[in-house]
Amino acid sequence: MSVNVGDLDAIGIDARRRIASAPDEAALEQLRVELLGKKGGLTAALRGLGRLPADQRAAAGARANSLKAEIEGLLATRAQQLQETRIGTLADREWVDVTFVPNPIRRGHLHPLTLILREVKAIFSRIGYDVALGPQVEDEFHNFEALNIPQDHPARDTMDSFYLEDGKLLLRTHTSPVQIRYMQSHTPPIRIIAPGAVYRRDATDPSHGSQFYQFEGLVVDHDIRLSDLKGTIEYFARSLFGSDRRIRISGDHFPFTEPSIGASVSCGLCDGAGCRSCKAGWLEILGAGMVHPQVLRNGGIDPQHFSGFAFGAGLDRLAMLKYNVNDLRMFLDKDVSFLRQF
Ligand code: 2NL
Repeated sequence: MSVNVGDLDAIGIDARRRIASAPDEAALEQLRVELLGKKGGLTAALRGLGRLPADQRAAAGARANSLKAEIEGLLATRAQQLQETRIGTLADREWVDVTFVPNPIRRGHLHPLTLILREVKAIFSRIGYDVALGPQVEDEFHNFEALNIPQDHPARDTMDSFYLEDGKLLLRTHTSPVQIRYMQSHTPPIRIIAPGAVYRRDATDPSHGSQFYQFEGLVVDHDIRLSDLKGTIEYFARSLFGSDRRIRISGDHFPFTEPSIGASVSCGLCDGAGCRSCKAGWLEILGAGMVHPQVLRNGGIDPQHFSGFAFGAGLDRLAMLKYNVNDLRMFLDKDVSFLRQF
């Protein structure tokens, strides 16, 4: 292959144009291999020098070498340019704002009634109570008869309870049937709480929900007395509402306890004197009493040998008192801005 000055001129023109327009460093590197590598036109020209007539060889050799040096220089300069461009745009595209504070992730939390229930369970578990659960669909024996609630008692009116279509089964109106079942399947000593949903029809107030949460407690053993019940209520109320609270016992009536009592805690703001928050100074927290002998018998326990106390409270009511919420429905509505406060 022979080389003439025209070939070298053409190689030079082509190389200058292509180096100047190489878009990035990878394309430039490919171009370098093409221009200066073994298969390139310049290499072929240099190789062909030997076959030129002696009088032309020196001049052509000098031209080819200077073109090679020029191309190497252009490649190096363009490589430098492309690198600077790359680093410059990198700083625009990949910057990090070290002052950026992301929105905090909003964590979920437990419903206030769940918080109260957990606290109640923890309080009673510390003094040895187990948790007992039972069906929400009950028969009349466990929900009523075993609890001394006779056929003609107003609580059995269909206006107050939800009966299933068969007219025999109903949604439990309290968790007492859980405790009846527990007595039937266990022997004393018994110490349980029975928390859960209960259902009542409330014809007088259409905005009122018909599902509530309550818990009841039952203790049966030898020589259980009213003073044991009073001490238990005092321990419970102080654990839930604070150690400075006093408790007050008043008379009440339930068909399943004899005697029956109501328990109140002193208002945390006025300590029983009466204020705008509590009005009368005392807040009723639960109903209770000594288990009626006939109810023990209905649970398969001999009242000659054993005695017991029982109590019951609405979880929503306790939550209202603890969190100072004045409308029970707030806990059952799905108003997130209300629920988020707990
Ligand atoms: C209240 C009052 C009460 C009971 C529930 C009970 C259960 C058995 C035997 C005797 Cl198996 N008593 N439960 C006793 C007194 C009061 O509830 O205001 N509840 C929301």
